[in-house]
Amino acid sequence: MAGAGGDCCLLRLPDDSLFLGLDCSTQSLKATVLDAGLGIVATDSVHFDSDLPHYGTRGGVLRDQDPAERGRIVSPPLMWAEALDLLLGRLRRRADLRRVAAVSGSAQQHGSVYWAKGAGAALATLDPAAGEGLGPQLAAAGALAAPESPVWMDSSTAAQCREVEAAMGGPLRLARLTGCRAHRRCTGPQIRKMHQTRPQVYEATERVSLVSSFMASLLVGGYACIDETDGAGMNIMDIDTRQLRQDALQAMAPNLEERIGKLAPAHAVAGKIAPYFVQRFQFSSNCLVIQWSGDNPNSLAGLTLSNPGDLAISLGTSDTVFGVTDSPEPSLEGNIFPNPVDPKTYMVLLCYKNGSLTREDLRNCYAERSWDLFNRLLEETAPLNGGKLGFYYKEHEILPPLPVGFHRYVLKNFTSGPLDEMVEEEVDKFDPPSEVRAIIEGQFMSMRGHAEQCGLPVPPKRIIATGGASSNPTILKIMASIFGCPVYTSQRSDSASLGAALRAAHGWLCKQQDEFVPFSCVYSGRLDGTSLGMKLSVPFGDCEGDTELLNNYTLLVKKRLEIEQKLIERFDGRE
Ligand code: XUL
Repeated sequence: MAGAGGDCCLLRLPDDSLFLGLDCSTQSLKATVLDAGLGIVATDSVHFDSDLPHYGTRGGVLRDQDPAERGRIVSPPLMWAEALDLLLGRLRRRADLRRVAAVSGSAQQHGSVYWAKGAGAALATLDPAAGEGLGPQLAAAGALAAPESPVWMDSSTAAQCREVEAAMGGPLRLARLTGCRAHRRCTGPQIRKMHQTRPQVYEATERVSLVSSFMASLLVGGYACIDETDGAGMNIMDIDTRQLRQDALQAMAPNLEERIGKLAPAHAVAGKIAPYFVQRFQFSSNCLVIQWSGDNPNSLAGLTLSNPGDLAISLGTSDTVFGVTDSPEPSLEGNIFPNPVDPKTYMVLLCYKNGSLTREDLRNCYAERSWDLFNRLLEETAPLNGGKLGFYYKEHEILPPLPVGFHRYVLKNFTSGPLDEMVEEEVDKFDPPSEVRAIIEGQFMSMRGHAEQCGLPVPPKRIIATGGASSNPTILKIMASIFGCPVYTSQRSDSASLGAALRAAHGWLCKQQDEFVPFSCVYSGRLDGTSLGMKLSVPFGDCEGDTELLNNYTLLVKKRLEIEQKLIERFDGRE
């Protein structure tokens, strides 16, 4: 037996087994298949906009143009279902799916799917022999009460967030009880909005899934539980006991508990894979489906993040910053989630809505749509940008809560004077190279300032950078200078589906042992030379001037947070 502290070396994954990890993110569905030695056997992906154009999404989402519902951003769940068929169809040509011992998954957090009455039965009778796949079969069965799911980018729930926070004794109390205040993307306020604005949908709903448990439900052919980690992004779970809170459920909508069902630990078995997948894609009928969880928690698993002082920064559609802690201190800014691979610890997460799409927007405006030119402009401009600070919100931002808009300032006396002598002057624009530097420096300074405020260790011992922009060394160099530590990159760009594949192996081991086993049992002794290896991309402290530059950034970060506070007061709650 290998309980916590037991001997992992005795545990082995069967030699011929494979472990499949899927990641249903905002823009695509990806897969990573690992063998028992944690080598990558196959990867593949389906891109929603280009592979499934009939859903009409852009960046994987649909935006509501109705001014009465400003900020509404949704995705069609049937698109995710259809993507699963398409992806598995492609994957079976690259990997022998009969050998898959367990599958698990990752999904964008907070999105809610509304299953219609009778959908549970429809899931159990999906027909593998029918010419049509999952999407059309679910549509024909009327399995969804709402054809569109609000996703994490949705910011249309300002009123519901205020009501929920008031009912729960204020934002800080709600954060202490459930791990975060009522952020607009949190699922509880989203469900409340559905109940208030589309009562016929809420009434017709038999079950509410998160995107993660929706995908797991397809795989097991019945309603899968919401896992405790992703469940913490809903404002209805007690962050200490990991049970649903009656007061929070009541603050959201009537008869919600029966629609949510039970929660399960992330390492638990959701069920065996449904006959649909056995017959259609030749999975073994013994293949286990391990609970799906959120993409950030899965990335944490994929990066094998476990040491205090390790900070992960994921540069994707959303930019996120996260680390592990055993003493979480819920605040108004971040989110606390249970650690998906260690029931004793938690993860702290900061989430930004203006990530890669906003960087791309600035690149298109100021660098002729070219990353090469963007990098050249970054290199042409000096660190600290001559005291120019930019705040770029193409989307309604979460951190800080500010509406769409760009704000630019030039600081006087920014290197010489003390903080209170640095006076900011608002300007309309910068020259193109300064715009490009201002967005990159601004994003990292904001991350550093808010990470510090949330109690994440700054400077970190090291940063592990992931996501699309982590392949850009010029951007990573700026990250290292602002945070004051070396930056590593993961050998695999898709840490979320890799994390899901590792969690599949972990869940399988836990099931074999009939008790929780430490996650390190899956990978111990294998961090080098496998998919889990890290590469030092930017060292820190080797160059003369590194420390002086860091000190200057420290001042600039403080100034930036001050200006941010003024902006929050100026735009107080405006859409
Ligand atoms: C985290 C969050 C985003 C999504 C992106 O709280 O909302 O990072 O998970 O997929």
